[in-house]
Amino acid sequence: MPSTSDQLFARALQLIPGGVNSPVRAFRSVGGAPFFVKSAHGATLTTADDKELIDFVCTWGPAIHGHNHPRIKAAIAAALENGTSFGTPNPYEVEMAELIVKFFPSIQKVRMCNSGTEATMSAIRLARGFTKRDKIIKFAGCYHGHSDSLLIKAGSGALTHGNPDSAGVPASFARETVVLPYNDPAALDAGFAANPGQIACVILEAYCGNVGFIMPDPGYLAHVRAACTKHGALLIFDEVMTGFRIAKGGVQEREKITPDLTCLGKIIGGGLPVGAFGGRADVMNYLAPLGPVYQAGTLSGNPLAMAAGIASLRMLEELNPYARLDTLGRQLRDAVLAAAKAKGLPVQVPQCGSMFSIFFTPTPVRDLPTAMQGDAKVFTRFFHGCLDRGVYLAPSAYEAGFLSTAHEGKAIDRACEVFAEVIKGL
Ligand code: KE4
Repeated sequence: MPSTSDQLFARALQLIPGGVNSPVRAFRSVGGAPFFVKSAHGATLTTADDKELIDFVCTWGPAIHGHNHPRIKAAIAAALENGTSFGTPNPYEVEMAELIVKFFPSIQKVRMCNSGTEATMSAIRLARGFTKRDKIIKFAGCYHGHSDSLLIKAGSGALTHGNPDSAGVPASFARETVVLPYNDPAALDAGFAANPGQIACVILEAYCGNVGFIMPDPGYLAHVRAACTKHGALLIFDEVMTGFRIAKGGVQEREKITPDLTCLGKIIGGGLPVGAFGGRADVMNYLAPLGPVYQAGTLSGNPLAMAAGIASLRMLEELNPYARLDTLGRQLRDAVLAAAKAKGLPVQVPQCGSMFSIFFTPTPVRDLPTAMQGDAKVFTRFFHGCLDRGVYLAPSAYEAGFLSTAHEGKAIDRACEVFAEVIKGL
């Protein structure tokens, strides 16, 4: 008799901290026990309890073509015929690098790694090595993975579990990270003025996806770009989540801003472990084996992950699904807004293409403080109401929602019905 989610969770709790391998999966902020998934296809997850869920997490971003897409499966199977890992350069890495450089004109050279955390951690080390400066600027609520220098006022699971400043990060490390409010040009100018000649880089999620979904005010990104240039700091766009999702060339294509370095992940691995960072060749050439900044990885450029990512990117190139994904996002947004209006319930539904989030607040959400004004109790009731009806949203108010091309038709229509039904009953 196959194990149920409850039976699996009971076993997991004995051996894995919190019963999960990543904190946000634990449902701690929404309550209840997490379900276990045994398979996923298209827009649907099938749980260990044989319950089918329409999935708006999309494994936190990678599944832009839906889960278990036949073309990605076939690409992995073909690569698998030749082995799983060589620890040497392989042809897939070159094709992946050529695709990334083609989609992102700001990226002249790129290095593959195995997670978004590795990508951002390596990018800030490279910026420090290149500029010979130690301090970095990040923004409250932005999440860039769990490396020490970046787990300061971080979003995502850190914020969800109320520890944006993780224990275990030495104060000496934290002192090198200047945290500023997002969407506040004056605060950025003041941050640079207070640390003259000391800022190696500014790293930001140009569109934030780890404090809910928040977009920059008009002109903000241009201000950040100009300030970095003025003060000799490198501008790093963390596009681990938005790269290939907001547009083929990410936020930087849509906003026409050129960062000095870009971090990527998620979609470029087609669901397998991956990360990448790249940008100006003069900066990237500081990386070993050419330069003095060390960075490495046993499975970096792994043939299976590269094959899966190449298939995913090739489909984006052929299908160019961004207008379709934005139509789906607008359908979802409009359904939630209409239901909330009929109910007299204040709600914000920021959305761009296939990224969105739902904040139960009358105040437009533009930074961490306004995101935290969302009514967490209402969000929890909404989350469970949807889950009970077969729709799975991220189990935290501080995450973005994701759509895939597989949501078109039945899945999005059913989900919009559920959103309306649940909001009516709140
Ligand atoms: P990973 O190390 O989890 O591959 O990537 C870290 C990362 C870096 N930058 C951005 C903008 C990210 O969104 C992420 C990871 N995103 C979270 C979702 N909010 C991953 C989910 C999780 O932590 O379980």
